[in-house]
Amino acid sequence: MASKSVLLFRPIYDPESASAPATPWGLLYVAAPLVAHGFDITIIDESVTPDYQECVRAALDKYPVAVGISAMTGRQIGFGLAFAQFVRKHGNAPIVWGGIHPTMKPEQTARHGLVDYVVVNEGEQPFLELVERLAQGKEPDGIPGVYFVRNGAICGEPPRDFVDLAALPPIPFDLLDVERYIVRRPDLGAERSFEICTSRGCPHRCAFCYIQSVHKSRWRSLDADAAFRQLSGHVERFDLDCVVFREDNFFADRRRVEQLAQRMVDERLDIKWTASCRIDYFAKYTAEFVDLLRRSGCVLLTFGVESGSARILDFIKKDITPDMVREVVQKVKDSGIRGTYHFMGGFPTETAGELLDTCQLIEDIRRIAPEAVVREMSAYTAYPGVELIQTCKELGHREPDQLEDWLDIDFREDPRNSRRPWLNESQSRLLSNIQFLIARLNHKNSAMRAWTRRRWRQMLASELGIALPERPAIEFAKRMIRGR
Ligand code: B12
Ligand code: SF4
Repeated sequence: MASKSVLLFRPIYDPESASAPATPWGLLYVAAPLVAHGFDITIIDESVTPDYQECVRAALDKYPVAVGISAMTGRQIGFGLAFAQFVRKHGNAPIVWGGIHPTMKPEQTARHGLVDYVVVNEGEQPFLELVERLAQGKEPDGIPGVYFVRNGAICGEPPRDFVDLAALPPIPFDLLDVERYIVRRPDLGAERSFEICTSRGCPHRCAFCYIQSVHKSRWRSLDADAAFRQLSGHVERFDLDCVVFREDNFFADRRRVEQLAQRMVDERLDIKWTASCRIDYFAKYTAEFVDLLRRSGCVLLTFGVESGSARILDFIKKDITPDMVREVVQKVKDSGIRGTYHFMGGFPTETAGELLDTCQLIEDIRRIAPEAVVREMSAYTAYPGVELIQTCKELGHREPDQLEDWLDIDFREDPRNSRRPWLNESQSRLLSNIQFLIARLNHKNSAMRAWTRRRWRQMLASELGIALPERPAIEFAKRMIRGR
């Protein structure tokens, strides 16, 4: 009888990070229909099992019908390729790649020697169909969302539709050691925090985001009843006191959130929760709605602000203004909910002055709400398939032409490197220095904090950051402070 086993692997995404791994939702969701169809699934998450060789050998001994790998753009691809090489060396199972990167670049991914099939977009239905065909020894042609190379030509067609979240089989948590993903959140006063997804997609159009290519701007969700059932089920099963709604746009339907929050209050769920919200949404919320959020346990909201320049906000189609941000920061502060604000710098066409406008907005936030969190400024990175790529290309960006070269397209790369040709040398240096300072504005060492704040204020007072020290000077100061 043909094997009914399948091995799924999530490559590590940040080997240097000391924080707990994010839950591999993509793999859990693609595993669910397979489990429902009687397949025997092994999930290996490299963040949890870095020395995976033995477990993988054991899984390969079952002659899996397929081995699945999930990948985002960046270094994760490199770890995925190393795993694929190991699989090739120790067996002959077909290797299937899925996730955001293969979705954005299906043909190029399919042409790599360590890739047999690519599943694009939501993997639940296409992966099940592919695995069933492979298990029956049938050809994989004509499955929407599955790509492969035959005689040098790409075969495949785009997926037809999105999955109905309410119709999905239960998430097979037994396949993971869930305890590894339940974390303490001292910042929220929580002992056991875990993630949940109750919606997918987003109706907005931010030009740096994957949403339009992948989700075609369509938002869909569990209704409030189903979301509450899932939420309370997780809370009870995993003994949680905090939940993170890890989704693109939890607040897209305000009415749904209102019903869900009301249920949490009525049924005394008594948990803390946090989610991402949009500035323009919060600007419109009534005091009653915000109070309901707080009473239902909302302790932290994360906002993507991205820039302090009105022109850049317009250019990236964020549909917010710097003044709206200031108002919302005050409103969030008054609500008793904590706010975290995310920023990006180094957008194509952004000037040094506009980057300093972002620093000024960060400073305003720190003044309005000293308890607000601004931890970093991410350098805009040319992830594939987003609208901004066109401008990046016009300004000299060349996308890698083979899978392994995407490793360098990673947000952790220092802006001073050459993968951002739309930034000149002084802009790259400015951005790199700003990142350095922001990350240390609230440093636990008081001398470092004082030094950073002095430099930060000097920079804000200077024109176009001219007074900003060079990185070697910063490194020197750091060593001096350490040496005290
Ligand atoms: C949680 C999350 C993270 C987690 C970990 C994510 C993970 N996958 O392991 C953390 C916090 C670590 C993270 C970090 C970053 N992230 Co992130 N993250 C997300 C987020 C919000 C949710 C991911 C998720 O769980 N989705 C839910 C599941 C169900 O969807 P999914 O993973 O896409 O899986 C489905 C399909 O892709 C497919 N599939 C997935 N894997 C596989 C495997 C196989 C074999 C098959 C067949 C199918 C398949 O089927 C699944 C079910 O339908 C997404 C946005 C989003 N909503 O997806 C961004 C997103 C993935 N992140 C993104 C980015 C840019 C980042 C950062 C660079 C952000 C930053 N500046 O800090 C970093 C670094 C990433 C890196 N390359 O190292 C981008 C990715 C762009 C890209 N081209 O890769 C996204 C799409 C957000 C965006 N707005 O653009 N992220
Ligand atoms: S609001 Fe968030 S998820 Fe929606 S398009 Fe903008 S960045 Fe993407």
